[in-house]
Amino acid sequence: MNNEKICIGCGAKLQDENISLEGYTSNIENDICSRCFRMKNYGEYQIIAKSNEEYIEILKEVDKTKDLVLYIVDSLNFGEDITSIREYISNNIILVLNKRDVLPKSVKDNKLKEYLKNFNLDFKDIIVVSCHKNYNIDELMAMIKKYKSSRNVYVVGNTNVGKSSLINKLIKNYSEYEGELTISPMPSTTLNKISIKLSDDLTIIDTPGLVNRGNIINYVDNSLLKKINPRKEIKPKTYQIKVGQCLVIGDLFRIDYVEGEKNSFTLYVSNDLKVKRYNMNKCTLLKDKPKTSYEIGYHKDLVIDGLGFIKIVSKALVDVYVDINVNVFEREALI
Ligand SMILES: Nc1nc2c(ncn2[C@@H]2O[C@H](COP(=O)(O)OP(=O)(O)OP(=O)(O)O)[C@@H](O)[C@H]2O)c(=O)[nH]1
Ligand SMILES: [Mg+2]
Repeated sequence: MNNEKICIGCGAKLQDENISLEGYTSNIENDICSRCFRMKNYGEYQIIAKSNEEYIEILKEVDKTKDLVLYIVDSLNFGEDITSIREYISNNIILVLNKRDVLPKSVKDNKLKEYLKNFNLDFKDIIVVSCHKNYNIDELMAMIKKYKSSRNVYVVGNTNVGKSSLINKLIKNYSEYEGELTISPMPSTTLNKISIKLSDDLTIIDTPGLVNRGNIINYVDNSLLKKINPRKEIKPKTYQIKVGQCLVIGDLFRIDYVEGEKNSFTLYVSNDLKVKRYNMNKCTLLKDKPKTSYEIGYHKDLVIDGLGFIKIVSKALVDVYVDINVNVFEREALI
């Protein structure tokens, strides 16, 4: 039987006809689909590939509304492309830098905000939050009230940045609503728009994330995902490094120091990932992966999308070995 009821976890239309399609449930009376049930109760993940066309269609609808938008970005993983949201929507935007808890406490919020302002963002405001630590959520709520122009507020951003986690926090802190959105470390957890009425004058709308094909989480198996996604404050690892040495991060990423002065590489990646240093000519690890060379300027970060970043102090020529699809890019040093 098909009906109009949607899964309160992921937004898919509930159906009891095809087990391999989204929204399947054995009992149409249920509030959540089997996929959400298994994610919530057993931590079993089933990836559903979403096309970004659907995401863009949703953004086009958002654009028509002129409602306030919360644009969520992952602290560990952003570059200048955060401005690309403007290609799709002209709404008022609050930029929400989430997962603040994974960056070292010594980095001040103001420094992060100043850094973001260098991108010439055309946003109403910027706020740094952590859903896990319930950090700055009241401040975010105050901002929402200040800038919203209607009842509806949309939450958008790349997949896995914590959109649904943030809405769950808002539900918990400010509403009587009993349901909970499904969250997971996998990409494309939320499958369709979900409206949650927090109060008579505030409805918050979750959306599926844009799948960022350059993110390493698309290319590792489930068991590794938990290791890659840092759950605690990152303890940076600094290596005084010389030409001829290489660093290998968790069998996923390798960086060879090919040319430059004595240098310092500081790694900001999950504490659960092992990092090893080798003589690059004797090390064969990850040599089967494609190699890309980067000429790095002074005081830059090399960002490995989804994994973290390496702060490189002096000019350097490096060779990087990683899965071909993973986006690796340079930016001004964040820290
Ligand atoms: N460390 C940390 N992890 C977070 C935080 N917020 C969310 N996460 C984690 O990020 C992952 C993704 O969270 P979701 O809320 O499912 O992200 P989403 O943006 O809704 O993802 P999609 O629905 O796939 O687009 C989960 O593993 C969360 O536990 C945070 O404040 N700190
Ligand atoms: Mg979600």
